[in-house]
Amino acid sequence: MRAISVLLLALLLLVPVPGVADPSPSTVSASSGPEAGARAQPPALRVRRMVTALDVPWDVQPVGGGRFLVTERDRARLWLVTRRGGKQRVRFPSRKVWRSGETGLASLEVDPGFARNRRFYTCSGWRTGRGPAAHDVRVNAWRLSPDGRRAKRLRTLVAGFPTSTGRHAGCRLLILGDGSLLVGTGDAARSRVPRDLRSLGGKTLRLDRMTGEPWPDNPWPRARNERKRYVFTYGHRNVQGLAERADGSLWSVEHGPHHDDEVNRLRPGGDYGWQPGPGYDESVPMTDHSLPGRQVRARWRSGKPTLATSGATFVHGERWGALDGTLAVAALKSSRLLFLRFDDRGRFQRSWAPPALRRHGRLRSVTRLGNGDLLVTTSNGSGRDAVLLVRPR
Ligand SMILES: [Ca+2]
Ligand SMILES: [Ca+2]
Repeated sequence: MRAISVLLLALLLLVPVPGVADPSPSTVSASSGPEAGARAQPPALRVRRMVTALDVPWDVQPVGGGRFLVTERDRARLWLVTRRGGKQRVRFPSRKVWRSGETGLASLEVDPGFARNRRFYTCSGWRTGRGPAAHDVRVNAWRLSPDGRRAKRLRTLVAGFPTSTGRHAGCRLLILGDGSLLVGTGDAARSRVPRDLRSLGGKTLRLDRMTGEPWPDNPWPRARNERKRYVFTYGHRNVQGLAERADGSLWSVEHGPHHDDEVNRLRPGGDYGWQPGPGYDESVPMTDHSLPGRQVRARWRSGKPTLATSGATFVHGERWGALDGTLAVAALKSSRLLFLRFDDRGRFQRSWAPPALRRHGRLRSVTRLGNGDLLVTTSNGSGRDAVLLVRPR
């Protein structure tokens, strides 16, 4: 009886999770009252396994008409799926995708004009030649055939993201309200990459999604080094999530080493302070203020241990109650969906991890649909993964 009551209680409560508020004096104090949204009750959530029998689905994005594109990282497969769980394989030159460790077919974005132009974008490992070291990570633009059975590569938008064993390959895509494409990359587990402005690794990059040219109001538009013109922010370890808030602010989510996953608010030209020592010695802070110049503090960090935070999106809609306006962050190692509330000035306030999303193993990506529902991909392997449809009851 007691066990049942405890279980019921656990189901009813949204369990608070660890998280370290930024230690700056600007973090929430006892005197600052909760926002209106924070007073409302978090809703119970309904979670349905919408599409099943997937293997490490990295990303899912809607293409309209109740259909979605899904990438599988390790198998480099692309699927067109329906809300009812139907799956159709999309043919494309998948043998060109370089798969190794954390690298494979990763993030997806769908063009806002997809109904007319049928364009979508991928970030993936890519074979650049025949040799064992002939690979990079890159962003490609594709066109889906009218019957949805084939995708044709239109062009490579930006290429040459560094690689090593396949570790720390990023890679997240987000089309912003201004139409530009933001790309979050990983440092390829190479020490000098994140703060080298001539490398595309350990950065957020911003570019024109049609031409692949650097976005004109990037911080260094006239740099002599062409790669530097793409750089929006630098000093990142492995950017796994990108999100744009309703106020236009841009946020990244990245993995920490054995400590401090981070959520960062992106500031053009900002240095986010990751520079492991020689030989990729990771015993340095995720934001190392002892580096030259000014480093931008994280808005939220996990502390110890890491949760392995990954994809993220801002939650919209009144039916989400206290979770309306929070940043929903998928976590791999800790197998949960976090909802983090930041105030209007971007200061962390509190977090929730609903029990309904702690039963599906590792969670990779989270996508917001037009009606406010969320799609979440699991990342457990062995062909047992799913796309979850999450909505308030
Ligand atoms: Ca940092
Ligand atoms: Ca410094």
